[in-house]
Order: sequence, then structure tokens, then C-alpha cells
Amino acid sequence: MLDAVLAAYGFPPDTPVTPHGSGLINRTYTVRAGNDKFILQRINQDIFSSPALIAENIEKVGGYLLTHFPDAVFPRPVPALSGSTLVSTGPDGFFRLFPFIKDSITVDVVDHPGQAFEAARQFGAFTRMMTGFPVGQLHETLPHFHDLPLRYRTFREALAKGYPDRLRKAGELIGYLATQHHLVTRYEEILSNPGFKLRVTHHDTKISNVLFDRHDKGICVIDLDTVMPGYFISDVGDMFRTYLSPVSEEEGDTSRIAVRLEYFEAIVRGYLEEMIDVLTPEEKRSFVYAGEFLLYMQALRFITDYLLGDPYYGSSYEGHNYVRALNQATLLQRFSEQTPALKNIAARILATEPRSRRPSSQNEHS
Ligand code: GN1
Ligand code: MG
Repeated sequence: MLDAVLAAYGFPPDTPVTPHGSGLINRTYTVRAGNDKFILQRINQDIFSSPALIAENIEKVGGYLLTHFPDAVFPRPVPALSGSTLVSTGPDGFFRLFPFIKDSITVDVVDHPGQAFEAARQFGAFTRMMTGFPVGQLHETLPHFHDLPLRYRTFREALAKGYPDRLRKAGELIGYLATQHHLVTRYEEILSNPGFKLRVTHHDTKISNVLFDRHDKGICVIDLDTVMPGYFISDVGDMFRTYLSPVSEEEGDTSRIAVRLEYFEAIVRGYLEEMIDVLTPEEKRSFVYAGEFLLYMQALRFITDYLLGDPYYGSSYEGHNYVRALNQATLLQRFSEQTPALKNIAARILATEPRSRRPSSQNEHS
């Protein structure tokens, strides 16, 4: 099936293509053509129903960065022979091609706080550079993606119509998740709070969406499919969700799930390194909520999928999404237990972080 896609980009038929990365939604490949290397990605159209909107968003972001931050590294999609950056050759959906950034590497698991710091700095830099961009011009490629009240309602619906045996098995977990509804209320307050700004946010801040150089320095963020208007808690929260614990969302042994405070500190420091002059005082007080928000939403999404028969995430073994949901709920619980320590860390960083490290920041925002 990839042959026709490669041909559309003008690659010869015997071009080597190998699978790349481990996301749950899109399929990614590495393409080698002589000395050049590319990343080819198939957009999962069951999830992203309008790939053209993604292409337009990437175009707008790329154009803005090129004008205002010409030195920023930004992998621009490579046009096919037709001139379009989206290729569809039939029922397999849409593909895009990106240049492989020379000497860059991706990591699947954060292995020291320095990496977490660098990743947070890159996601912070992305939102900071886009601060002057009229955020309303971006399409919502996945409408209501991080809409916690909606995720909660969908969870309640799954309680009414889910598989009875699964509802029974998940009873205790469902009970715990229901007790955390106050996190939805807090989000609803944010929606009407002028101290929270809609910003250009990435919405998928896992470590493999950052390119690093060989010395663990961040180069740029990648995978802009879910770049949309959003709140900073989405990006910071998903970093907490995916970097704080020594084990991933796939881990079934809950005793191994933990909150590593030094990673929390690294993320907050890295993000503020770029965003200290951009975030409002209200936002700066909400780092801990960011983690609760995202962990709760992910636990709700996994348990909802489990109860409904795994239509969204799929499953490789019986109970897979239950394991993921229990994992995320456990991490939420451990995170909440640490709230006083986490708040202290964030407050200490904010009290010592000098403002305006970046003399040119006023111009950048105009
Ligand atoms: C999906 O495809 P991947 O792994 O980047 C999901 C995220 C979830 C994540 C959980 C479009 O991301 O929101 O947090 O799985 N992306 C979409 O592993 O639903
Ligand atoms: Mg993704």
C-alpha cells in the first residue's frame, strides 16, 4: 500500500521504508532515499476526520514562525509531486512527509530530569513563540479534545450503556473516579476565568514528540496534528502524566507507579524558562491542577473506552484499557497525595525565577 504513496512523492519503487515510533493513533515510517531521510506519517482518519485542517494549521504555524522566528527549527511538510502536502492514494487515508532533521534523535522514555527540562522548554518555547498569533485562526482538528466536562459526561453515559461484566469488574475504579468530579468543576471555573488564556498549545507533549540532539539538548517539537487553541494546563499536564512516573501508562503493577518530584521540578523549571513572562499570575498558580486535570481526563478516557468495548484505543489483551485506566487513576491518586510538596516546589521556583530573561520578548509579542 505504501508503494503508491512513495510514488506520489517521486521516490523510486524500491525505496526502503521502516516503521518508526509507538503512538496509539497514527502510523509513522522512516523513508531512506540515498543520503536523505524522511518521516512518512499516515493520519488515522477514524480519529482525524479532516486531515486538510491539520495541513492548514501546520501551514499557518510554519508561516508565522518563519516570519517572526526565522531561526526556529520547524520541520515543514514536504510537498508531493502534485504540490500538495497531503497525499491520498485510496482507502488507506492521508499521508504526509517530513524531512528528517539531521542528527536528531527521539526518546521513548524520559531517563533523567535534564531531558524533562529540555522537553518542557521546547513545548514552552513553542507556545511562547506563537503568543502573538491570533489563536482563533487555528482549526480545532479534534473538536473538544481536552474538554474535561465532555469527557466526564461521556464517562457517565458509558456507566449507563457499558458492558455489564466490564462495569462490574471496574466497580471500584469507577467509584474512585466519581469522587474526583471536583476536578471538572475547577475546569469549568477556568473556562470563565479571564486569568486563563487560550493559547497555541500542542496537546500531545509526550517525550517522543521532542527532537533532541546527541547531547540531550532539545531541538524542536514535532507532531503538530493536535496543535489547537487550548490552555497551558493541557501541555504541562500531559508532561506530568507521561514523565513523572518511572513506568508508563501500560504498566499493570500499580506498586511501580510513582511521582518523581525531581521530574516535576524539571518540567516546571523548563516550561517557565520560556513562559515566565507569558503566563498570567492565575496560570502560574495552576501547575499542580494541570497534572490533576490531565491525569483525570486520561483515566476517564481509558475507562470509558474499556466500558464501551475499546472502540477508540483498541486493545491487545483482555482488560487492556482497564489496566491503563487503573494505572492513570493510581498516578492521579499518588499525584494528589503529594499536592503540598508539589505546590511548594512550584512556589519556590516562581519565587526565584527571574523575570524577563529574554530582553527581546516585548517585540516578539507585538
Ligand atoms: C493518543 O497517539 P498518541 O499515543 O500520541 C491520544 C492522546 C492520549 C494518548 C494516550 C489523538 O496519543 O490524547 O493521551 O493516546 N491521542 C489522540 O496514550 O486521541
Ligand atoms: Mg500524537
